Amino acid sequence: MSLKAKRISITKSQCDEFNNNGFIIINNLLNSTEIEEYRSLYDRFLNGEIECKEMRSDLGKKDGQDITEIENVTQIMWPSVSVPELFKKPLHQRSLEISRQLLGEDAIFDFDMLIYKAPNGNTSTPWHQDAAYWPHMPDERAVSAWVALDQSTQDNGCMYFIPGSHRNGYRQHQFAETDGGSLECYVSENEAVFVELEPGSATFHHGLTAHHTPGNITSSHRRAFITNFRPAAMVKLEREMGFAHGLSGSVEDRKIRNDRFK
Ligand SMILES: O=C(O)CCC(=O)C(=O)O
Repeated sequence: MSLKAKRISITKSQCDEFNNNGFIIINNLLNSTEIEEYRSLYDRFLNGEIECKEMRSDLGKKDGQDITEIENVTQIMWPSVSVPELFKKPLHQRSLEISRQLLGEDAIFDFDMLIYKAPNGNTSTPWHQDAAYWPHMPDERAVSAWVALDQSTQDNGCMYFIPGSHRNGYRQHQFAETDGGSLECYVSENEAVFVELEPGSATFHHGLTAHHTPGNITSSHRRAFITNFRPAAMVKLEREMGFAHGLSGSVEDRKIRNDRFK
């Protein structure tokens, strides 16, 4: 899958910051009209109007909890498969353009997802490196754009990062206490920084940067739209390994991932 990117420039100091800290903040990636469009699309996914079948799961499902009871943390993989026009729209286009400046011109789109924290859901996303969810790659360059469609705050689940953690390789992960499939790793929380964002703003983090989000304890939505980019050769390699972030058959993806934790 390839995307043609529109020009949006970031500064050298933003690239340096990404290389040093493992994440950067991009304010106003989307304007207010665009935010409204994405919110209404997002809500059509959430209310089932747009079909996403097995791509939807509860990332925060608690042991023994009936899946129909409540969704603690809604994860919808591959919204762009249901709505391919997304590729031509600003969120994907601008995120790709920024990712190319951060990683190099060989970066291409790998996958996208929605992660939603409902009002008062109060379920945190454990500390992890995204790369723990993927097969190990010989080229570890990867970036995720986490775009806030609502104001994101400490109280509703904004992103927390461990600055510089992407420079220390893979951390050991285990399955989190929930059985929703989340992985978690140990971090020193006193090293963490949090990033509150206005709607339409974003963080871009490296695949090895340790991060987490707390639960939503407010009465408002927390809607995040995430796109991921990596070198074209690594996307090709992933697909050759049968790994497509749940697309080519979640069973195979899960098997590759679980084999790493045996
Ligand atoms: O939105 C969240 O709760 C977690 C997001 C996340 O882990 C990611 O984008 O890599």
